[in-house]
Amino acid sequence: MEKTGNPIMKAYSNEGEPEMFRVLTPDGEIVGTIDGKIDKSLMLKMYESMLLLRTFDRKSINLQRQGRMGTYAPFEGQEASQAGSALALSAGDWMFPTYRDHGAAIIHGQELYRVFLYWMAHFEGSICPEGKRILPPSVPIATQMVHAVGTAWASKIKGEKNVSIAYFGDGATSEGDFHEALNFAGVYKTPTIFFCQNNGYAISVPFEKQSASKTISQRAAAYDIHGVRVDGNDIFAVWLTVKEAVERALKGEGPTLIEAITFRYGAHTTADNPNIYRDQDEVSTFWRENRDPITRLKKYLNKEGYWNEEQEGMVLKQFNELIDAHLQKAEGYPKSNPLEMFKHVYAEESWHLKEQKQELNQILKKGVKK
Ligand SMILES: Cc1ncc(C[n+]2csc(CCOP(=O)(O)OP(=O)(O)O)c2C)c(N)n1
Repeated sequence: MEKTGNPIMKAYSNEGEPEMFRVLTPDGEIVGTIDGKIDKSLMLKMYESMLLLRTFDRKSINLQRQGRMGTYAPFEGQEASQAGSALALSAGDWMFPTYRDHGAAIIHGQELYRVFLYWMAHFEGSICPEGKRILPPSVPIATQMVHAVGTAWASKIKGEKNVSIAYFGDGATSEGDFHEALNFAGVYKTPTIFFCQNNGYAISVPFEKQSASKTISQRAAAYDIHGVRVDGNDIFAVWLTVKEAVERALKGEGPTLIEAITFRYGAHTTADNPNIYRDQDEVSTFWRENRDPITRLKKYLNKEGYWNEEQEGMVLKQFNELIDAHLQKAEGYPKSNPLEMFKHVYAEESWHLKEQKQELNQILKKGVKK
């Protein structure tokens, strides 16, 4: 396959490209206003959240490589989008993540061991955690967007003061569910936040080959809803954008479509080889070295004297211990039984699932070739 280069790099060039809301430059300089809305303690929370997520993500890839976890979808590079958006929510807000958004889910209160369980193929990894409004990760692309409109509409009818946020990628915007969700949300002015992480690729398909729209946020106009394009590697800008979307929704002003420009450094999943469709120099030089979300905030915090290497070392040690404790808990679960997957589809087992279950049972009895 011919490498197309990195279409999303154009978003960062200032030559005639559509505008993007940014507060913190890749050099760690404040160029926009944060209006006193982001104080030092929130900045440190943002930084530590991103560090936790990156540590968790890297550990997960290693676990998959060691055969201790199944296929895994990494999100390294997208930490500012995920942590920044989740930190702008309240505990009562509904979250609808995809398979790549466990970072956002963790920041919204999902426990680490449950995320491990999900990737270890335990059904317990797909249960909504008690008292928290975090739905299981959606693997069918864009379906969760419609669900997020449903819960938001219900909240509105009940007079509850909370929003629903749907996470999705650029690829999801070519699905019918994207249109249906935005259309319905626009008509009924539901308190829904459509949070798109435009990381430039739907597996191997670059955004410019997928859509003739220059941006995703411009599509908001078609539904007469609010649309914003934001630098998804600038956690200040992401947080401010989502916060404003929450405020608009709670005031009854309806949904917002947010396009966060970001990049995944790694593979689509651990079963994919991105070297085939992406230029790795661009990944490492353009993104990792020069536009990393964590380095960018660290530069700012260092300049302000809010953060130093000693603190970083201590926090990383705590995070590693925390992650290891959750891993131990997850690995302590009995091995998952593949036959259990049939239990959780319908309240009553349908005839075709019964047949499939019997077939699988026979295969399992014969033994699976390793
Ligand atoms: C309805 C549906 N069609 C196709 C797929 C196969 N598929 C899995 S991931 C993916 C690409 C999604 O890309 P994007 O929405 O940009 O999200 P990203 O993976 O970049 O986070 C596709 C097509 C699927 N899971 N569901």
